[in-house]
Amino acid sequence: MNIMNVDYDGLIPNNVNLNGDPRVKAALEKWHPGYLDWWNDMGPDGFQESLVYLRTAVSVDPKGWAKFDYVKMPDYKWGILLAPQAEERKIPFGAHAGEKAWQEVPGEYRAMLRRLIVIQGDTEPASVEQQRFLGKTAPSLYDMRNLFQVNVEEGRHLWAMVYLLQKYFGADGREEAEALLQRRSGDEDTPRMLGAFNEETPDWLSFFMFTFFTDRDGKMQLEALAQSGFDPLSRTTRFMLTEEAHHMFVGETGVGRTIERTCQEMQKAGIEDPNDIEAVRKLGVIDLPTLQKKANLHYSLTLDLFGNEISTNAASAFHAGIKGRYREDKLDDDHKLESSTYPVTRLKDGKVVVEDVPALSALNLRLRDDYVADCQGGVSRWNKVLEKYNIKFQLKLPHVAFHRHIGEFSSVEADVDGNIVSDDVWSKKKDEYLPSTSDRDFIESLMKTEVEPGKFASWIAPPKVGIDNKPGDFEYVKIA
Ligand code: BYC
Repeated sequence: MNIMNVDYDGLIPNNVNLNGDPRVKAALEKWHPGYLDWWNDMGPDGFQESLVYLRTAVSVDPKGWAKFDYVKMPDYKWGILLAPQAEERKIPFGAHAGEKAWQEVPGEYRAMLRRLIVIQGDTEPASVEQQRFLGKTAPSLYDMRNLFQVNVEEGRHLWAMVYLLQKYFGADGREEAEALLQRRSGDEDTPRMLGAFNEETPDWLSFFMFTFFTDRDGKMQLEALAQSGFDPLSRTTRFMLTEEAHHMFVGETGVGRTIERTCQEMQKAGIEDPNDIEAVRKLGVIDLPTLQKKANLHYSLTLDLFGNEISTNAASAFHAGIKGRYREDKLDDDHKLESSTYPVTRLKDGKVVVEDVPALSALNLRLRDDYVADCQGGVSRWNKVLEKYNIKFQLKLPHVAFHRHIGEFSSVEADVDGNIVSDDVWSKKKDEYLPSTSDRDFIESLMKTEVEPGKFASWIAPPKVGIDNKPGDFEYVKIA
């Protein structure tokens, strides 16, 4: 079978020759009904019978893998898709740098690999659970379709990790695959594994912020795993990255269109002061200070996903050749990091200081720094919209010490500029930095669904172009 083309004949579309691997095929077919039950219980609420204009992969060739068509979500072709195997690929970093990439799990790294795959896998269904009710308040059919596209692809990313567990980890892999369907976002007894994936995504601005900030953590983590010496993990994550790009597009343009609408309405009404929140809200749009608070929230929650700045887990994974740095193959150094250092922003005696530490121990932070730079690019593009309308307001990323629950700053409170503040000051100022109950109520009041083709809710501007170049009034979802 040509690795580029997807075999759609069986129950599980794939480009890994499942037919030639009856044990894994049977294991996945056994897992499939449980997955569908999970999707029906926890996937988009109320839209399972609707026809959605979705994209599916028909080949993993970067030029031609996307095919668009109407499909009911439960009939979406979830499948196992790996990027093509690079010939003679070598392990790019760590103690085994330069050796042939592993096609099987190296025994000594089995537990470490399994843990990383399970954590990655756990985030995928979690996000679908978090976004479950958003279809009902979609600001347009275009946005609704994008939400569902993101959701089915997160479902596919779960399949991607489950394939690795079933194929390479025997009985414990099967158990982990089952457990991925049992945990639930926000559940008291069986929560998802990482903090941000147990938070709510209560409204569409949160959804856009989540796909901008949190899916971008997905991108960074997948990039780091794509460097893995364990070749099947590298190939799986490389293909996932092609889908991830669309999710971040949804986030960046979603927030961008929200800003655009706010600016348009402010200009029309002649409001120059962006801090005149009451006047701006009367226009039925989201004021910029509230937008900034939402960004503060999602950014800080996402920073926690990088783990501790200084981490022996991360050092071991790098040394083992299992998880690399962002674009490891493009970096020009020894790829072993045995003698270099890296500057870490830390808390020392109650003060924020920068300290050089062994680079191997600071890999979580290094990935986070690459993430922050990537976020900054998007924020600058948002600010260009504000400049275009001549509005005197700039969005900015808060300091990394702000509102943290993991790592160096988890034991203190800091303001958005990184000043450490007392608990007392924090509780007085918190609502200036993070969405308050009344901010949330206001945003909720705007979340009225708009399902007429080509129409958009008051608070968001239409996109510049349609999906698959469809016209503005295209019926992206035929609601059943
Ligand atoms: N919440 O040594 P440390 C995505 C735990 S998003 C709870 O710093 P490490 C997506 C940690 O597990 C990308 N616990 O850990 C986006 C450890 O516990 P144990 C998901 C946390 O391993 C949107 C202990 O603290 N993929 O794809 O260096 C939609 C010590 O910490 C947290 C990955 O994350 C937390 N935030 O770093 C859909 C890649 N942070 O084991 C999808 C795989 C840390 O000692 N994961 N802990 O009990 C990893 O690479 C790493 O496990 C982490 C943590 C970066 C998450």
